[in-house]
Amino acid sequence: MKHKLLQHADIAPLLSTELHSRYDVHPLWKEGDPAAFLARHGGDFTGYVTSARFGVPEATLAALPNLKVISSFGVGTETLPLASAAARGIAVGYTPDVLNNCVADTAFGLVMDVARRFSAADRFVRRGDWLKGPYPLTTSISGKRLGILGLGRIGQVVAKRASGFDMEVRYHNRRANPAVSYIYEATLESLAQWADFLVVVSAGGPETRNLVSASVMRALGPTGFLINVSRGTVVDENALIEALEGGVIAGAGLDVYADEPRVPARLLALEQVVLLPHLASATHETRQAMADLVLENLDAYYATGHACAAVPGAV
Ligand code: 8YV
Repeated sequence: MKHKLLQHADIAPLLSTELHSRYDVHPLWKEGDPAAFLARHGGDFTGYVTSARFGVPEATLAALPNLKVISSFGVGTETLPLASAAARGIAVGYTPDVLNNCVADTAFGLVMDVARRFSAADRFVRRGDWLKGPYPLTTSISGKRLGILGLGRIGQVVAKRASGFDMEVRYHNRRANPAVSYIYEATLESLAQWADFLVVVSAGGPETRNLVSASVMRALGPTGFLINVSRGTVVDENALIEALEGGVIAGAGLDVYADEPRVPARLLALEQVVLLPHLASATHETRQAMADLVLENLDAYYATGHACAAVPGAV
């Protein structure tokens, strides 16, 4: 008999076929009244499939008395009910590492785009403005200073990309990482003060909320650029908009926002901002690898009692 799983949302078409062939999967998102469904059938399910975007609401977890494993599509864990799951001995798997390259590539693409203004230049050509005169000069990136907020697995790949452009790299984390040779800046302000490009790759959640504040942007200064590929919550979005509008910083490259998929109109109006629709991990290759790991975590749990890529601290 197949194990019964509840699926939170239509996460990735890549995942669907295999998931359905191996498990008895029920699509919760198709229920008109999910709470009523959970009240009647919550006890039937031992597994839950979700994504970093949707997580598992505490109320849903409470309505699943026999849940044993959560498998999440994504590396972010701030939407997962980790404490409640640990208290109940529920295993939690996620998809770290397989997306490092694509997220770092996106961060680096944004570094290039904000400085060299490729997206804005593309609009310039399409508008026919080239016929009226040359495009204004932009900022070079080779040899510049790149500060990384969150030198974790993805941050280290960003640093590697930067070395190919002869950039100097420094970082700020909660603690210095003795395993790396990059210079550690003890405060985010001092990192921003030093950097030409401040790249945010830290985790989301309450501990990092609004870490990139108005004063960090003042430290980054009028020739500095902010790049964010982690979570919109890490940057004080209103302070960022004010900093951009007032020329406090030179520009920003964003893949993530405070209230996705809604992007504030004031950001849309700014030419010095590159706006991406949270696409950092969204390549065929990486999304396939993430889907595979979601399945591997489930298979490993049902075979051994442990997810193969378990969230640190989870069962
Ligand atoms: C995905 C992400 O967009 O891994 C993450 O935490 O934010 C992205 O890779 C997300 O998992 C899809 O919900």
